[in-house]
Amino acid sequence: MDQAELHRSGAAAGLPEMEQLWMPFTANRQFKAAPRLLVGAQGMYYRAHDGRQILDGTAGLWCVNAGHGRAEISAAIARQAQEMDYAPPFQMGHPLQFEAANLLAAIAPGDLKTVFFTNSGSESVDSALKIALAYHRARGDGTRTLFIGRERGYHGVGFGGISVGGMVANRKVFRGSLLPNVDHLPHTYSAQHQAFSRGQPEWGAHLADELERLVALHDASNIAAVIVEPVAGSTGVLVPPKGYLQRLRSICDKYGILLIFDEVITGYGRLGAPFAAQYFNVTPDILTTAKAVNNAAVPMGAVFVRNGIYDTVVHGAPEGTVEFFHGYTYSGHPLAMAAAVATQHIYQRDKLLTRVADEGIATYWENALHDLSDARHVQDLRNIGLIGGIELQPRPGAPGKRAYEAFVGCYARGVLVRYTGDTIALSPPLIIERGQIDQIMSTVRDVLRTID
Ligand code: PXG
Repeated sequence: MDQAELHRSGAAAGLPEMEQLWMPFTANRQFKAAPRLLVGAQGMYYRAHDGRQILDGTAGLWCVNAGHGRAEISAAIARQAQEMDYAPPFQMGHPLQFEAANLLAAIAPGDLKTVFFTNSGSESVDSALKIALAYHRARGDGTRTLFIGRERGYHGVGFGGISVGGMVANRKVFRGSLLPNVDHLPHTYSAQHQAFSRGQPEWGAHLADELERLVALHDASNIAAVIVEPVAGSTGVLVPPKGYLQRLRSICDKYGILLIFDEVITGYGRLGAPFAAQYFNVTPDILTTAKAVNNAAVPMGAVFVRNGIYDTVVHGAPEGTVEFFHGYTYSGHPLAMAAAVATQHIYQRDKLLTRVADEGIATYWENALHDLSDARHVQDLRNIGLIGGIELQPRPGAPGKRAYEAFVGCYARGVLVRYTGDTIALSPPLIIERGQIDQIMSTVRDVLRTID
């Protein structure tokens, strides 16, 4: 079918004209030839344009943690839009910003009680990197400018984020323009030592010692921060080995290096604690979030910072001057703040930030996922909290194809999953019931049986 015919058949099916939109992180031509459009959402389900109910196995994109269509959130946004649509965030404020920051500080780990608002995970990461540089400089330690990320890390798509990130596809085209002062730790995955681990693998804590090697190479006096996802999501659900994060923390402490946890997907209850920092009992110096901070109802991110970092930067500047030259037109946007306040009230009232631990959901999830060990094509299963990774054997000569076909097959059978490389990634809303977990897993099993 040529493009013109495609458009005619699309129009006949009530689909919009699609050529004008350049879709992000999408195989545009493939998508437009066989579109998947979502038009409604309630609770655990999307409604597709053809009227089918689709069970949401991904909480949108790791972000709708309280489930879809929360009336309190939409009402709060509508109220705020009528009351005051927008307020400038520089040298001006509005009460909801402070209310939202207070609610977030109340669930933050340790003394990370100061919050900086952004509009996305990528912006949170860029903000965190800049805060690290500003902090060291304010301390008179301005030679500390090197960042250490990790292979297979994902930290969004800003130039800062792709520089410290470790996904080759996101970097190769932009290779010549990445930040100059960056090095990387090795990733923590080993199929040989970890395949089919339940929760945290036993093997791999020693990989944190690679930080010692990088310190010896670059000298601590040049290193600003280490940034890692506590659980790497986008590159296929890589769960940290037991003891690994603790070891990173202690090496950072030894050398005065800041530790940044990128909790854009692990934040807000995904593991059964408010943040992965509390789940793993490791407190970073800076913690980046976005997505579920306001149930993804309005674009928003939040960076949590240790009080001492805020104090150092703010008191390091002369009184009456701007202390930190950074911020966004939409930092603390009133609609995002209204959604955040309403979302945090729901999380508290429904005890959602600890639900998957408290109600045994994570254990049920683990067992249901690992029941797939004899399903066709499966070469590894990984889980933690309410996250699951199903790694498939790649089809010879066609990496990624099998997982793509599994994704399409699941969607056809009414379940939304994500795939990255040859791994199916699962991260449903935290309100999921046991029967819905069964439905996701049995759909995946059935679909894997049907593909080559
Ligand atoms: N850090 C982490 C750890 C993320 O997972 C970002 C930063 C960037 O957030 P924004 O809001 O700028 O997109 C993310 C985003 C996937 C997938 O399929 C995950 C993300 C984005 C797109 C796809 O796993 N996470």
